[in-house]
Amino acid sequence: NCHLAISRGSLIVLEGLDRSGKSSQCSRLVSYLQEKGIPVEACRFPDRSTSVGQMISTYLANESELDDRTIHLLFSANRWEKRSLMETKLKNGISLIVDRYSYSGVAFSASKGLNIEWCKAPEEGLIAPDLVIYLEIAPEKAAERDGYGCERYEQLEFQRKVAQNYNLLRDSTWKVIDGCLSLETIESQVREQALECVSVCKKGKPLLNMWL
Ligand code: FDM
Ligand code: MG
Repeated sequence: NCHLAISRGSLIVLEGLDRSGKSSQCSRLVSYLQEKGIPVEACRFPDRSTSVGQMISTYLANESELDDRTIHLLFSANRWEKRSLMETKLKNGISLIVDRYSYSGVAFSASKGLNIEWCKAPEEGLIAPDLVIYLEIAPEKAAERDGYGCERYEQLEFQRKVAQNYNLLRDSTWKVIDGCLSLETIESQVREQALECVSVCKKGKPLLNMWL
């Protein structure tokens, strides 16, 4: 019989402190892959377009108060509500470039003193990324960048704790890039990692679930 298997897309996540440059690198990477003819879409968490996302956005703007565990679970729910759509896209050959994912979920909430294993538990069963690009920047450097300090978590002391918690989460899917390099240098390193990842997934690397 004539069975044409579509090779799956890659789940590529960018992580880092606030103002580490993730969002710019995500959009540059998406354009680059598009130019190369690779089917790709951008997404980000929190996804503020859903009703859960709006609750999160209001909280981040300091316009509402929520218990630490409650907001943690909302961030997680915001990924769960996208899970099946993400799986469908990946299985249809579309790569996803994601600005923040479960690592943000755990690193930020654990910085408030919540137990790290408790924080990881609701992420279990989400799709595991094929590649996590971590843009490493000293919290002090990030704090000097434009636009810092607008939202709830953009405070130096807090970001120092987040950086420590990110360190505890590093695993074999992580590639760490120095976030203080020029935009262009970072961009080319991101491209190289992403292309490698896309080709490995195309060759049939299985899609797995969190937590790895
Ligand atoms: N954040 C983001 C969390 O605390 N948990 C999460 O699960 C996610 C995805 O939300 F300070 C925090 C990280 C950041 C804030 O994110 C808003 P963006 O990327 O700046 O919109
Ligand atoms: Mg931010």
